[in-house]
Amino acid sequence: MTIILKIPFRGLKKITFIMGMFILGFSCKQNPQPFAQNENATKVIVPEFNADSAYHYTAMQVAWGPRVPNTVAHQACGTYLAKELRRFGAKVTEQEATLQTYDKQTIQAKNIIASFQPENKNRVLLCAHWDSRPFADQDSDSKYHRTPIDGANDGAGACGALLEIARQIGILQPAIGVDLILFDAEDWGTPEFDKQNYGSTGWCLGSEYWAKKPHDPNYIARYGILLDMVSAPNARFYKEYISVQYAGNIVKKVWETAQALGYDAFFINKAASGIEDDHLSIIKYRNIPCIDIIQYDPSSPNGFGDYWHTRNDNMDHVSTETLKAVGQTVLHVVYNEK
Ligand code: AHN
Ligand code: ZN
Repeated sequence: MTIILKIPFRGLKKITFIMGMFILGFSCKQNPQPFAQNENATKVIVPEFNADSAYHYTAMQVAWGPRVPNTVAHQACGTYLAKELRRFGAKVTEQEATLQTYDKQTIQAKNIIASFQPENKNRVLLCAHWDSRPFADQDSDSKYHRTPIDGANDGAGACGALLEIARQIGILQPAIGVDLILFDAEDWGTPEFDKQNYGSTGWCLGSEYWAKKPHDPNYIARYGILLDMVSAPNARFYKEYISVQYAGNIVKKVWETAQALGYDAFFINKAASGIEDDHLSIIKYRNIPCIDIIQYDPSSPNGFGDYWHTRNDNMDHVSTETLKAVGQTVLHVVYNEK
């Protein structure tokens, strides 16, 4: 280009420019440049994630009351979620499981699996937990410690985002098949007030069950993305340790996508410690690399923010901005798969 600028005649400038384009074009053909790939990538149509819609699906779940296994609200909400996913055109499997809590109580749980393009061999897995915690054991007032929580952020928000993603997939299919799994019984981990050692923590029972006994015995996906607590105002997502260890390339892809879309205020380029969450069994028993997009607040003592496992995890603190940042990022990643 500097050569072109030095030539005083307009006509010659034009010819040199055209020749330059020809040489550039020619060299592109022989050896594809990142430029050409980027141009292709921008041609993929990615739907607009509607955060109001995700908010609505979040509110609908919370309206049933706490979705604690063995309760009427849990049963009703499970029926609602499966029905919505069928309405969006997914093939839905309701995987029933009888599980044992940390203290050996028996619970009836249900993993809800929604598959789009079930015949497609190229798949990605998106997941979240749909149950809510039976204990507000982080509440400042101990009289609430045995009260079940609304779980607006811890549970409903992530499922709300996945329902909106499912609705979008129902309208316009991406190139790959997508499975959404709403895991049950994630949040029945040993409460903080119970100091007994039970030998197991009791978290993530539904995902462990599915990972050991998937709905399709040959189930495989390129990778998984777990959403957990993705709707709090001003949420920050750090690179969780287990995700980085077992699915570092997916973490990179998701965080770069978020930053390219302008969501760098949410997706922070920093590492955070590992969290026992639903992605762990997927990695361990299914050998599918899986990341966890999970809120992390380095300034809060428990790491998960003020509302976590308290009576305040309710609809007053659900943010459409946060839902949008996460939902749009995930849609971009999914629709750019070939
Ligand atoms: C632990 O606290 C060990 N895991 C948190 C998993 C979790 C609970 N996610 C939401 N609620
Ligand atoms: Zn929880």
